[in-house]
Amino acid sequence: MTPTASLHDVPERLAAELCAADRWLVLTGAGASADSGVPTFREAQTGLWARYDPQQLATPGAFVDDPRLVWDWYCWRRELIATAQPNAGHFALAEIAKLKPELRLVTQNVDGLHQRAGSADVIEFHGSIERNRCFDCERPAAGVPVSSSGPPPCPECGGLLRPDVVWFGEAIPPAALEAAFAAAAKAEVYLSVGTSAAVYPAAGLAEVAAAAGATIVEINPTPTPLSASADHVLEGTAAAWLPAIASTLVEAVS
Ligand code: BV8
Ligand code: ZN
Repeated sequence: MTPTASLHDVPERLAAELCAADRWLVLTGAGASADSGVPTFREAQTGLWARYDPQQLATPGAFVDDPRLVWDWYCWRRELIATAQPNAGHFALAEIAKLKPELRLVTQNVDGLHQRAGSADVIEFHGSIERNRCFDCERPAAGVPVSSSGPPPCPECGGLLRPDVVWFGEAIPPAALEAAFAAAAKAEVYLSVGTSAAVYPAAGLAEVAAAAGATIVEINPTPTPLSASADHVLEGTAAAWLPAIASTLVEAVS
């Protein structure tokens, strides 16, 4: 008697394509961390931050206008991330990468949870909240005691420190941009996980991968602008579907 299909059985045609493909490009967004309790950009900010729009706060202009407000928003997010743990989706991606050594993982998230789950080679497309740099001289500012009231001064030039993330209107770090688009241009599978596919240039990776003939797969509980053109849409959470994909690959090689 065949075991009853679970809610998250990878469809057969997709399973075959995933097993056959070596070059995967995986793009994760805030939804990949949602199961770790880290709020996504789309959810209303909780509590103190309910009245602010992240797309307004994550900008150089907001920092210039009110450095303390923006700095304290990141302090709030840092504290939240410090108590978060990687979820089953993060761990499954680290497992999949062991079976698919040519896999490239590009994340829009700044929370470092992929690395904490064991993913070694993560392309941080939008930087990292775990690092600071100087808003003025751009130097990294490692080990500076991060106060909770307003940005500390840069030890080099006295300017204001800021989180080492990419704000709206800022360029993607060139090395990350180049590596991500190079991987997309030769991808056989493009897996979009937990992203609203609305922010560019990250969202443009899918178009490059599709033009290269990649199978486009989306994991998301709700439709996005990518859903209509995707070859496969796995409706549901990253924490459910990524382990299902990992076990499909493991079964195929065992
Ligand atoms: C650039 C880091 C040019 C910071 C982020 C006008 C002026 C200036 C620029 C623009 C403009 N108009 C358009 C642009 C371009 C702009 C852009 O795309 N804007 C959008 C809004 C239209 N892009 C930029 O500005 C980029 N830079 O263009 O520079 C340039 C070039 C050269 C020189 C100078 C300049 C930079 C964009 C990067 C912004 N930084 N983050 C921080 O974290 O604080 S963006 C941030 O939001 C995320 O990183 C992500 O990229 C983006 C969207 O968030 P998502 O990750 O997708 O999450 P979201 O909340 O949106 O959705 C969550 C999804 O998960 C949902 O679909 C949900 O259904 C799903 N989900 C929920 N639960 C689960 C789940 N999925 C799975 N499992 C679950 N459990
Ligand atoms: Zn400085």
